[in-house]
Amino acid sequence: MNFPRFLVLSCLTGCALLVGACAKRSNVTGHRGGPDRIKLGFLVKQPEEPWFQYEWKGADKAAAQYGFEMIKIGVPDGEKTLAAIDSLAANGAAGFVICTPDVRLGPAIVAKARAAGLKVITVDDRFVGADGKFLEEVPYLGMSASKIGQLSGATLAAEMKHRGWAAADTAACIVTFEELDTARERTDGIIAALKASGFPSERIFKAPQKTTDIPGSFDAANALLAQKTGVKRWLVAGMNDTATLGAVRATEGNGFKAQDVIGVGINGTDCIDELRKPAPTGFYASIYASAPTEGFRTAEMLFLWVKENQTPPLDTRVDGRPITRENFEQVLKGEGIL
Ligand code: FCA
Repeated sequence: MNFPRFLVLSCLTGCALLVGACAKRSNVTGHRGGPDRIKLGFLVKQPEEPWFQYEWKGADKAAAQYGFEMIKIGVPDGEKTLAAIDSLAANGAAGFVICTPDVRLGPAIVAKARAAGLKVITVDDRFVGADGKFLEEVPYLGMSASKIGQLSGATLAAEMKHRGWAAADTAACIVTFEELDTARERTDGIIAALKASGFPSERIFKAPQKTTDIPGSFDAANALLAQKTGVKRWLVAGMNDTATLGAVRATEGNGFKAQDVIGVGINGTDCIDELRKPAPTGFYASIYASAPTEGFRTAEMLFLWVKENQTPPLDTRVDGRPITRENFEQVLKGEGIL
């Protein structure tokens, strides 16, 4: 997808330069890829996660619609983030959207962007200052984290009721990553909804993940499962699909059958292969929040800020809705994902 687009752009740039040279160095302004075309960056912490790939897809759509150039860069750590900002500045970009690899880098990112005259919008993970408070002056768009977490918890409770499980045989494994606010708000929401459904709080266990990938959640859940012997059935959830997938794999490794596990993820983008498996697994549902919409809207906001000086709203939230094996094809087709 990126490669042909890159080829087209390179070709257009090459043609523009050739035309310019033939016209005795006449100005190439106005050509696609010419010097006056607005360039914007879109930096994400985990480019390997489908969530972020779909966010980029949405941003590409905004670029095509408004005619700006989108420079997409994966920034897995602080060093790469600061280097990416330098590279954007050197390439004449006017600003960037970022999901930072570490929210505490916020003040350094803002300082570097300001020094280079770049505008910044944050997506998904909100910058935090040295005092632990959000940098509220930086425009942010992200999930309605508590609400989406509550929806995940309510989905677990409803399916448990549907299967007729007794609470005395069941426990909940909630994979947490509490150093990230959006993650903590989601898992707190899951736990609150489980308790509100009447699920006993002493049977809800947190499994803190060290890294936000499948091995990280697998290890966290495995450690919990090893401690909690005597549980017959598990409810499993976390801050995103990856967290739940790792924990579901851990239940399988510990001998639990698919029908004895209810796993609910969040994102709805990273569980497509799982929901497509011919036989159901313990991964029952996800709360879909539109990554393409988040990418499109943040890129659009940044473009309008740069081009027309329209200041973006400081805090925009996106809601979610449950998807299961029954409806995911239909929902994701409607979203342009499938
Ligand atoms: C965080 C998570 C992503 C996604 C996003 C909305 O950045 O790491 O998987 O859930 O929030």
